[in-house]
Amino acid sequence: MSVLGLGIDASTQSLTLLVLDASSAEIVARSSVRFDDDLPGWGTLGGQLPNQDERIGEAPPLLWIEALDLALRKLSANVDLSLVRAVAVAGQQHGSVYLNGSAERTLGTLTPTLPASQQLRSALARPVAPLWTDSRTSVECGEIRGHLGGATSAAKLTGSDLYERFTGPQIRWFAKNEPEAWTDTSHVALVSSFLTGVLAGRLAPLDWGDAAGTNLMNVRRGAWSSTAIEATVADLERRLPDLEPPAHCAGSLSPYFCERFGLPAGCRVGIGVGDNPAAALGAGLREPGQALLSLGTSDTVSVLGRDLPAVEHGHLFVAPSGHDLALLCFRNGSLAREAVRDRFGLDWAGFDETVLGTPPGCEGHHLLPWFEPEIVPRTVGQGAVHSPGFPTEDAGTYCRALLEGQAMAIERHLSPLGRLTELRAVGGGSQSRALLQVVADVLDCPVQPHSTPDGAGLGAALQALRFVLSRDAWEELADSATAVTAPRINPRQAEVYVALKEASRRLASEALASRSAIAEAS
Ligand code: XUL
Repeated sequence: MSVLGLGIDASTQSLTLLVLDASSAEIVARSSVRFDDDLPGWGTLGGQLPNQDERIGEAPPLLWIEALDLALRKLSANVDLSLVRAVAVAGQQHGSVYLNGSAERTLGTLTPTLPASQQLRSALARPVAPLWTDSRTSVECGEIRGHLGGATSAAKLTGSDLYERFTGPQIRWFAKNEPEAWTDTSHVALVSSFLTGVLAGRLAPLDWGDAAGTNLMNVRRGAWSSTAIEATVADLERRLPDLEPPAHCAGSLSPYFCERFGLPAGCRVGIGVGDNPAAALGAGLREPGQALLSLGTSDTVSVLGRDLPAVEHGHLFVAPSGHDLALLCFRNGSLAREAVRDRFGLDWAGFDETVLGTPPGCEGHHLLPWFEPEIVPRTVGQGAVHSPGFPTEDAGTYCRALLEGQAMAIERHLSPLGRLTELRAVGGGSQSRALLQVVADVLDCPVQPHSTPDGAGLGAALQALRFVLSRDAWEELADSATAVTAPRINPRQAEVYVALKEASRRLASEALASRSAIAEAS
């Protein structure tokens, strides 16, 4: 009889369910609910409530519960849900849900005859959840950072400098601006632990990986940091979830889901994880030195390792495997590639051809691809920075120097994390052979294209099945479910880049020094 695992990817715009068959290692069913289109009554745009203040990014948490009901209903038409032995959630990171004192009881007594979204309304202390897209908390970040002794010591303690979207600054904003609702709050869940709690019928613990996105956890100890908590809001600790390692089982499935959708009693509920750590698992990252390169609108790199240092401008999370997971997000990803492609009137095939027809290293010309203000490193100004004498009208040099500049920025910022053994590439940019070859050469590391459009969902399904399979059986399943067939791209020109990387490093420090001087003067 098949053993099925259900992975739930609760992302910003949609909620997707994947069913993974443990014996065939295949995804046997999928259903997805797009919030704007499938549940228009909530009035979301891109999964968020429209707001005139563009710093605000919020969504109603009950929308996700209604989406879960709908997605399970759709899924039950395609697969026998009674064979699902375990379920786990991958949640968009940082978002927070504020529950009142009645939540524990309500979660434990959901009646299957009414939608859970209706029954949970009275359990919310705040009708909206601020999301990772929210940036209203710059003042709070400054206040907490000040208490923690600056960016470097905050990052050493919590895994990241203070960021607007992180949960701690968001909680501080809420406690300051909506004190009555804050007083009514008895539990702050994250997206992953909120949905896990609904599935398990109790307030669920939070895994170390997602907790590392709060600026509240001592990332070395896997425990809430009293220093960070005091710097954020007094009397916060009693409202925070218990912390558990990612290998923790959160319980068994609430009778609500068994009776409503035919899921079996005793189905295990794995602890929820953040979507980035889940995507790393879904792409097959399980050994230190492996990294995931997600080439999308922005380029994100996640590196698995042991005792990784806090990275400047980046974040230290915890992977489902228990390893450290460093994450860096470069804003000028395909945004910059598209700008340059359009500037020379090329399509993607032409862009690749132009790059591959230009000698590696561009005869020493190079650029810093800061077309939009960058996140890594945080740049204050705008526009690309060219090395002296850069031939800006030459398409071949420009297109290749862009990819080399992007790859050199990745190499520069990853270098404190030690040597990479393998990069797995996903996202639109992983279709570009030229880009992957440049990355392999500059980082001197093999690059493996990996076609997992549902990486976080697959990671969640694997996270679920670790609670029903033996360790060996689970490892075998994880290998097969994340195996790749595309040819690996090996470095060919690594030596060309040794001197160029040094030159690019110098250009970046000069540009950053002069830009911060400009910012201070203005
Ligand atoms: C990571 C982050 C985003 C969200 C997206 O720090 O903010 O990647 O996790 O869902």
